[in-house]
This record gives sequence, structure tokens and C-alpha cells, in this order.
Amino acid sequence: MTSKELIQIEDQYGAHNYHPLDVVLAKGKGIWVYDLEGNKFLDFLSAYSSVNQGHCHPRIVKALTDQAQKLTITSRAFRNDQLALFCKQVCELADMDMLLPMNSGAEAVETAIKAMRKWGYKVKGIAKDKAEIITCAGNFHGRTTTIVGFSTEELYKEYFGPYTPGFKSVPYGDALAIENAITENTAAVLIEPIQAEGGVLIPPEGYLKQIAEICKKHNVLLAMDEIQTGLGRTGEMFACRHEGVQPDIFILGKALSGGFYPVSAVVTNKEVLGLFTPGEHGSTFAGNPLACAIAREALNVIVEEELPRKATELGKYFMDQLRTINSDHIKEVRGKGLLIGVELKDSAGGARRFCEAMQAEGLLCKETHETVIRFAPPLVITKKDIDWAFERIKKVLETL
Ligand code: IF1
Repeated sequence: MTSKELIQIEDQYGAHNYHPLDVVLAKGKGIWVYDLEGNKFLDFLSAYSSVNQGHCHPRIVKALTDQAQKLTITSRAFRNDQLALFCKQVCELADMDMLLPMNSGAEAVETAIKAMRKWGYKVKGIAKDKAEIITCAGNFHGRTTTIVGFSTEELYKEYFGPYTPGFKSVPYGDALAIENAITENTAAVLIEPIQAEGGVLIPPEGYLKQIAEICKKHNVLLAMDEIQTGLGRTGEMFACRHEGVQPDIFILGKALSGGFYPVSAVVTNKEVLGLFTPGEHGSTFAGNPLACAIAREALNVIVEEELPRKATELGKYFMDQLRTINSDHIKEVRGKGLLIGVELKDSAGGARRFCEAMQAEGLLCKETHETVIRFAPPLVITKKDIDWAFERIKKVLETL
């Protein structure tokens, strides 16, 4: 079947909750993806940072196929021989005590919310059903009914109420706003170290550090949603480490499996996850041996191929290049590591037409918030390939 035919069938039988570029991908290797007709594209989205390790990394393919022939799932009714070492490995990377595995990012955020509320009641002594969690305007933490309830984006929430109570919203980037929002009922602050979906918004320097201090001072937990920013993307294993911040809770997903499989996790000190008792939380697929074997190798790749360091070096190189582009459309180039946003002026006519023009040049990227083009290639990209891409990006931005 041709791409055209598959697009027609997908549009007929698949729900229209996305507006994808009309490219039907059928193969991927490293930073490259190929459509059905064999056209080759550089992947500048990395499945929203799920494939930091590159598409179909051979080591992870091997871990998957080896494990798939041994044992895929046991459920948590029984133990399996992969979960223990997965938990230990992530805890060591994150400098934490305990891990709770889940599948999707949103499930891990939900898990963190439950854990933070329980901590609020059992440890902080908040009155029953009064716990509050502070979140930021412009956040993106997933799509469940509870999570969209504290989104500030109409599109994500408008028709999906009624919403779960217990969340308070403050502007992003303003530490004082968080301090002012804290009450005796505040259990936690839930935050992204960089708002990626929000348009690659980098908070003012020192912000995360200030929040960490405020949380400590007021006996409030700090939960970092590092689902997109974590695992090397921004040049550190976790983005909050740029400011030397250790939160109480890490929420991880996406690249935790190198994009092979949905694997997410909540990682905390004993004081938080240690509160869960049998039966309070779980998931059929979470922590299964196939997921854990994949994730263990996905993490080995990040560490052994030094992907955070690569993200730092190449991110800086790429951003310096992007800043030399002579285009009236560009308002700002910003980013950290290889999470980069090029914000266009309102007069540019939206970012999507630039993404479509780049597709024609062999680059796949995705606009965010209408005016921002996001560049987030797999971290295994080389300088040579960045140069190749840059020539094309420059051409599109200078001629369109
Ligand atoms: C979509 C966005 C990115 C996330 C953070 C939790 C989750 C995500 C910081 C939930 C997920 C994804 C979801 C995907 C598109 C994508 C996205 F544009 F929507 F916001 F990456 F920028 N926390 N982000 O970024 O994880 O449940 O999806 O595994 O919803 O279309 P998930």
C-alpha cells in the first residue's frame, strides 16, 4: 500500500486527535527515519524525546528480543528477575531510595500525585481530603482527567470536566508566587524544569534552586516532572541538576525505554514511596520483565555513550549556528542541551508552514504552541549531521 492510501484509511478509521505531518514512516535507524516510499528524514522530534538513544538502537533491540523469548510478563502478583535490578539502577542514577514502575508518563504523574497526597496526610498531617498540590501555568503533565484538570490550556481540558479538586496554579518562573500559594494544606509542588510543550520555556536562573529551598522551608514536597527533560536531553542526566537541585520526587518516562516500550517511573526517597502499602496502587503491565530489561539497557546506553555530554556539546554548537541565521521571522533561539526552540515572530505566519517546508528538505520537526519550532534530535547525532541539517534549516528560514 502507498502512503497516500494509508493516510486515507487512517483518517477514516482512526480518531482525529492529532494533526500529523503527512509522512508515513516505516523504518528508523539512529537519527534517521524512512517513509514507505524510502525517503529519508532526519528526526528532529525524537518522539518527544523518547528516542534519545536513537531509533532501534541495536543494543536495546537485542535486550528486547532476548528478553521477549524468555519471559514478558508475570504481573506483580509474582516477582520477576528483571525488576529488582531496574529499580536499583534508576535509584542509583537519581540518587534516590525507591522506585515505583508504571507505563506511560501520565500514569507516573498520577502515581506521584497519589504518593504526595498520602505523604501530606500521613507525614505532614494535613486534614483528610484537604491536600493541595501547586502546579504551574503552561504545564504539560499528560492527558488523564485529573491531569488535564490542572492544565491551563483550554484545548486540553475544555470538554473533559468536571475536574479533580486539590490543585492550585501559579505563574511559571516566579518562585515567590509558589511561596505565596503555600498553605498548611500544601503537600507538594509539581513542576517541569523546562516547560517543553509550553514552548521550550526555560525559567530564570536560580528558580529551581529557590523553589527547592522554599519547599524545604515550608515542609512541602518538590516533584520534578523530568519525563521529557530527563535522561540526558538537556545535557545533564536530569535537567534540575543544572542548578544542583535534588527534588523529593523524580517522574521519568519516555527515553527510559529508548522508545521501545512504554516505561515510566516515580523515584523518591523512602519517606515518600515507602508509604505505599500492598493493594493501594499498581498496574497490570508495570514492572514487567520485558519492560525492565529494555529500560536497563536503554539506561546503559545513555550512560556508556555519554549522551548527556553529547547533548551539551552539540546543543551549544547547534544553538550557536541557529543564532547566525539571518531571518526576520526569528524572535528568539533558546534551549538547553538538545532541547531547542526557535520562537518565530507573529508575522511569520505560524511555525507549521516552516515544519512542512523542512519536511520537503528531509527534516522532521514539530511546532509547539503555534509559533515555536522545536529541535530535539536523538542525542546520538553527530556534528556532521547537525551541519547537514543546519544548511537546510537556514535555507527554509531565510527563504520562506
Ligand atoms: C501527546 C506535548 C511533548 C510530558 C511531560 C508528562 C507527559 C509528557 C513533561 C505525559 C508527554 C508528550 C505527550 C504527547 C506529546 C508530548 C508533548 F506536546 F504534548 F506536550 F513532548 F511536548 N510530562 N508529552 O512532556 O507522558 O503519558 O504521554 O507518556 O500527548 O500528544 P505520556
